[in-house]
Amino acid sequence: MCRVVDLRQAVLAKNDGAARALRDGLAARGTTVVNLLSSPGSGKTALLERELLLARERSVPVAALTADLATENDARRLARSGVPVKQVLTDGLCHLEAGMLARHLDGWLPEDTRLLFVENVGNLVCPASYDLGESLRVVLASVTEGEDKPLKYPTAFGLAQLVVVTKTDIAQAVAFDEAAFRAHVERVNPGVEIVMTSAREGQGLGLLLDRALAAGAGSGTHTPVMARGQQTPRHEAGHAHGDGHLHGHGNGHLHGHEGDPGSGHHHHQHGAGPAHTHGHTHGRTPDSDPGSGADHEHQPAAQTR
Ligand SMILES: Nc1nc2c(ncn2[C@@H]2O[C@H](COP(=O)(O)OP(=O)(O)OP(=O)(O)O)[C@@H](O)[C@H]2O)c(=O)[nH]1
Ligand SMILES: [Mg+2]
Repeated sequence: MCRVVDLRQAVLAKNDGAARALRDGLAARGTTVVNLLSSPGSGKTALLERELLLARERSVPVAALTADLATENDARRLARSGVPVKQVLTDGLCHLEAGMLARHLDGWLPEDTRLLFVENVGNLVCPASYDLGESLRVVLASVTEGEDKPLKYPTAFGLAQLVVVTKTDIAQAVAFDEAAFRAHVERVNPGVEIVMTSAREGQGLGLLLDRALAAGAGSGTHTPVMARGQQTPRHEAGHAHGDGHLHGHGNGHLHGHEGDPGSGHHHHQHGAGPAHTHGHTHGRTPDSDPGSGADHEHQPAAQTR
């Protein structure tokens, strides 16, 4: 088991190194990465479609890369906005990794890109552990998913710097309890901003773009209390062990298991209330080297920049 934990830790440490290099390299040329995570169908592409159009209207140079196991549907939808869009097919891998992203950006990402939106593979488990060199990590949750999801997926929600609720136009029909959702987010990620949006009706439109620009300017980005699995805990109460375990001390307990049968990952995490994390990560061999993955570019109908 220890060997397996070590291996997973090594993969994540390698990813963190690649993510740091990517973040530094992109920052040097003025590009900010926004990493969008959610379960399948939460509305990542729908919201992005609107935000990309808005960016184009405001003459903000943006680009989008979207990752899926199969189909180029999302890239086709996003390309309608007229901004540069690329589809990455992950060939069975349930998340993007930093090195993989760097390879896909190489030679494609326009030099003057100010914001790069990355739509991660739709799931709340494995993408949560992989830093993509982003300056803003966004987790989306639609009103139809249930208010308890922040508690069930504490890593995804705990590490987000912005929480976006989607499909508010149908909130009433599904009796979405906003107060309960907010309380659950607050438990795993105290202080993180939660915004309400509807890609269909336009509520909250522009917020994602504004927060992304602010993150690029280095202002107002929330720092989650929870530490990323293999990184030095951000919170002073936590301390990291070489065995891949994170421990912290505080009040209240929360236990969660996250597994993704498709990925070969088993992620076991114990987290605690706001002031505190106590996390263990166990895993089988991570599905790392993702290979190159297929790579498709979608040229906008009209080049805007
Ligand atoms: N009512 C309503 N439906 C929405 C909204 N946004 C998205 N949808 C619908 O939700 C479904 C999924 O939306 P997508 O944008 O494809 O979701 P996604 O998160 O990109 O999905 P994956 O890429 O497969 O993970 C589609 O049928 C959308 O039309 C919204 O604001 N309101
Ligand atoms: Mg999508």
